[in-house]
Amino acid sequence: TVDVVALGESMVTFMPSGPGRLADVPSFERGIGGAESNVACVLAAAGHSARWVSRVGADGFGDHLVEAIGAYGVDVASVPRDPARPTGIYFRTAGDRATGAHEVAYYRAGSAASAMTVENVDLGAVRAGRVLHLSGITAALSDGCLGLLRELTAPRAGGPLVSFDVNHRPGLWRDGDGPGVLRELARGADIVFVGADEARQVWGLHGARAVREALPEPDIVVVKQGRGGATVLARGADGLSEDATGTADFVRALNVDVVAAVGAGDAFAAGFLSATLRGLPLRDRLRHGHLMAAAALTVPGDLATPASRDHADRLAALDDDAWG
Ligand code: KDG
Repeated sequence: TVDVVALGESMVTFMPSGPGRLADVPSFERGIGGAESNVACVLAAAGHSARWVSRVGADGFGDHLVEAIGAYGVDVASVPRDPARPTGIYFRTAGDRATGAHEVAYYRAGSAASAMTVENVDLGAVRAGRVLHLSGITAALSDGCLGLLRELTAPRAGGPLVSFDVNHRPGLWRDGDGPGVLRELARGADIVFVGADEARQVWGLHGARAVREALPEPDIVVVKQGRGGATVLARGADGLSEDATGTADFVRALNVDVVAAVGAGDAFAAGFLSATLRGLPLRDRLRHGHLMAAAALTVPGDLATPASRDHADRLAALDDDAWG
């Protein structure tokens, strides 16, 4: 079995050559984006076997995504080409350094990945890992994608541990369904990642305890407070380790100079999942999340070169003084 399978749309990303509004930026540099494949890439770089499941167009952007994600060591054999639909792309601005506010222009409506359904995705390949990572982005892409996420988060004996990052993208939800759908999907997962700001915006929930009360079913709920840190609330053994015994823990984030926040949440999830796969204690899972996030925060694109597993282990093992 593969350690982790991540399912979702990836896009060729165009990052601005300089600061400014979308209306003014003269040129863009190509990168790759996609929350779920970002998680797979970071996990592969951390020494795990990872598979990305999606669909891309039969075009050059689809070729680039498959090649670039494959180059991270991610298994891309479950990413068929759709000759009738294009690969999604998107443009972003650098955003305000203080607030992180930025513009995003998606060209992904009708994309190959948005046409994923329960029928055209290989569910055997999707469920073949120890962990299946999903995100709320997919739910917003189309009715077929939402049906797929509902199927993958439905109660089921055996199968992978389901990890769900809420990833609310306001620009993708056309109607008022987002909050209810995202809550329903999160409640079907085993591990949930959500930002404290995000929980406030989407659900009107303030603080980690309130989030936990709204999501009682998952074994683990991680609430990320941005630069503040992250709180984990765990009910019991999560099937991968013996030591998650109904506890809560908080670890402060590393204090880094942020270049771009894009990809940091994905890197955090990957670090947390890596430590979870290895059965590490909750505190170390948060530390590995922060370490991977710090790497992503300090580069302009979605993906940094993360610390090797040995290096991350040494950093995570520093004493409480170093972690603040
Ligand atoms: O988490 C980073 C993603 O937001 C980015 O890569 C693009 O997946 C993306 C999306 O749909 O916003």
